[in-house]
Amino acid sequence: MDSSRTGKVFAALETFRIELPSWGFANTGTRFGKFIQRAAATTTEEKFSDAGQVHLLTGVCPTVALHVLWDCPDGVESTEEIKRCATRYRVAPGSINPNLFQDQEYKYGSFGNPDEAIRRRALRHSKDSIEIAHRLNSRDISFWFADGSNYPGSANIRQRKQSFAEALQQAHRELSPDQRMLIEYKPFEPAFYHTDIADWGMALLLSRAAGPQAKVLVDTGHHYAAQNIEQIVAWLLSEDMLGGFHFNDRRYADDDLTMGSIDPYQVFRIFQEIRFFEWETGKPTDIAYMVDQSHNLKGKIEAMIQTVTMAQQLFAKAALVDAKKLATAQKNCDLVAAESLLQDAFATDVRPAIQDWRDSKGLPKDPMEAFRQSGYLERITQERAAKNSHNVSSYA
Ligand code: RM4
Ligand code: MN
Ligand code: MN
Repeated sequence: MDSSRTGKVFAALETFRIELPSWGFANTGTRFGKFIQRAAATTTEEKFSDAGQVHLLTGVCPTVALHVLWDCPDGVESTEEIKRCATRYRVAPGSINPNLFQDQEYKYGSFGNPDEAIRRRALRHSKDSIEIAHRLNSRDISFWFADGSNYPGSANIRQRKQSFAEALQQAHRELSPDQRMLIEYKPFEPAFYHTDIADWGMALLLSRAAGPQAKVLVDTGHHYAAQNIEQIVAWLLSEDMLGGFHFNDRRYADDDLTMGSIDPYQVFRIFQEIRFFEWETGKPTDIAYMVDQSHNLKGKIEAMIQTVTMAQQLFAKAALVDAKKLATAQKNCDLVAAESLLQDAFATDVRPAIQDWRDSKGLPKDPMEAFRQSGYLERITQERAAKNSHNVSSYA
């Protein structure tokens, strides 16, 4: 690779950061069962320790997303303990994810529930989550709702939409000026007939209704097969409504597989749209890149390192697309030239340049190898094996 292209890769990596999910280090499974890993994190402290390890070796994961129910069992009172973990393991709290789907009360929904008392309870939890974010200096409160219904005719779809708009508006009022509310969509699961926020259009309308600090979050696994995700990204960018991503890959549904494991070109095309927008408008984007994955079978930390490495590669490849040439080819309807610009960038082996960048930062050239040599996995396996021998029963 010539020096100008190496320079592009270096510049891209300089700004690229990706947030790790605390729940990605814990035992997870499917509705059919959970295979316990002896090294999986069993406490919030252990999740911070593991996330800290990934950051230590990659240098690009300074924050960890927290799920309130799983990581802040004492609500706002948990924040002191979290701050201690953050200092100790050198990774800061990132987005705060309210949990509005696991308590028994939410059987028929949270903000969409026909029972006003339950809607109020959901709002209280949202306000607590915003307070937790305040105390932890976290900017983003990231909402995902399981709300929906399983049978035609069983829910008042319009009324639920209205309840959502009102509750989100009220939650939005609690935000401080530097905070953001991210609203995630998902077409189905756990609801199998209708989901209250099923797609990006619904998330966009509700974000607009909530207030100016609300933006849409795109979880790459939350689309029907064959949906053109980069077009959604382009539209949200042009509306200034793209707040963040939950990255994961999928083959069938919300599979939460490792990013880029099934379709790396898809993620490349997303990054390419973002970079093209920045080039064309001259405006840097402000997008939270986050991982939302559950590695049920792979070793948690190795899978996370693999994810981060893949994310860097795909971002770096997108940085190699010559935006000016692309704009010209598009204008001239030179289809093959335009498409080739993407294909050639995607086909470029950026790994040596990424290794050189890591070296220039004093980071291990090969974080996976460094992890395997570090002895960390052996140590935590020993420390945690007994705790993991009894079945842990949360989702994450
Ligand atoms: C959902 C969604 C949320 C995540 C939960 C655990 O499918 O992706 O972002 O927090 O799973
Ligand atoms: Mn998600
Ligand atoms: Mn999901």
